[in-house]
Amino acid sequence: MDYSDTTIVIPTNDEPAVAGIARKIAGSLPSCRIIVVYLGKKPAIRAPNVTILRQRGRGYGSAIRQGFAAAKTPVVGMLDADGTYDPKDLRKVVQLVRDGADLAVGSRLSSINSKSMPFRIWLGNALLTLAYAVLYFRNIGDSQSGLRAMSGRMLRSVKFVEDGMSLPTEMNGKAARRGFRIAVAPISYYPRIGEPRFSNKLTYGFKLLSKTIEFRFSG
Ligand SMILES: Nc1nc2c(ncn2[C@@H]2O[C@H](COP(=O)(O)OP(=O)(O)OP(=O)(O)O)[C@@H](O)[C@H]2O)c(=O)[nH]1
Ligand SMILES: [Mg+2]
Repeated sequence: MDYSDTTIVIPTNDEPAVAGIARKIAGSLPSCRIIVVYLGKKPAIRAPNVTILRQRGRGYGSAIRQGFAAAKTPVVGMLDADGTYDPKDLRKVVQLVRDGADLAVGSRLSSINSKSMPFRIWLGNALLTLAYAVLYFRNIGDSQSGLRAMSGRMLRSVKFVEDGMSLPTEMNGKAARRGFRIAVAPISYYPRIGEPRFSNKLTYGFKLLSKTIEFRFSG
């Protein structure tokens, strides 16, 4: 299968696994384009069709938005650089967009594996996804998943502004409110490679819940 219709954006804040992940993406999605947006030290990556951009702003959301702005293909995907996602799973969400979805989300929540996602984090993610379902009457599978694909049509017509970890929440909200098609595919989730960067996930959970509510009524 040829993936020249697809660009994958990878945000990385000095992740040791990023080069290996870019190579695996190139192997799993032949002919796709890859855009790496980095903070910290410039990563050395040897893979075909890779563009490496130094991040201009700060934060996960700002890195992904910078990558989106540079992507010109009809399908645009995203994946973290810490080894928690399987690059092969990108094929599932890309296929959903090719089949007509505007936002395809890889869901990590259908199985529970305490090694990759402790139960309290699973529960927090499940509750945020439930809150989304109640507020938007839509199933998004796993509202905080970092493995997703979008149609270029949606990306070019919606303005995203979030700089931090709330960008996926903004995507979920704006996609639903503007009537775009949302689809979900089950995916795997693995323990992260490299040290975690931030730990206060409870505070973050409440912030993400308030953003889920905010985007339901504004933006
Ligand atoms: N360029 C860039 N990348 C970032 C930034 N913040 C996070 N990232 C990357 O975004 C991806 C997701 O960040 P993580 O730190 O793994 O966030 P998380 O998955 O919620 O946290 P963990 O459970 O600790 O893995 C990783 O590839 C990070 O390196 C940032 O400010 N700039
Ligand atoms: Mg991570």
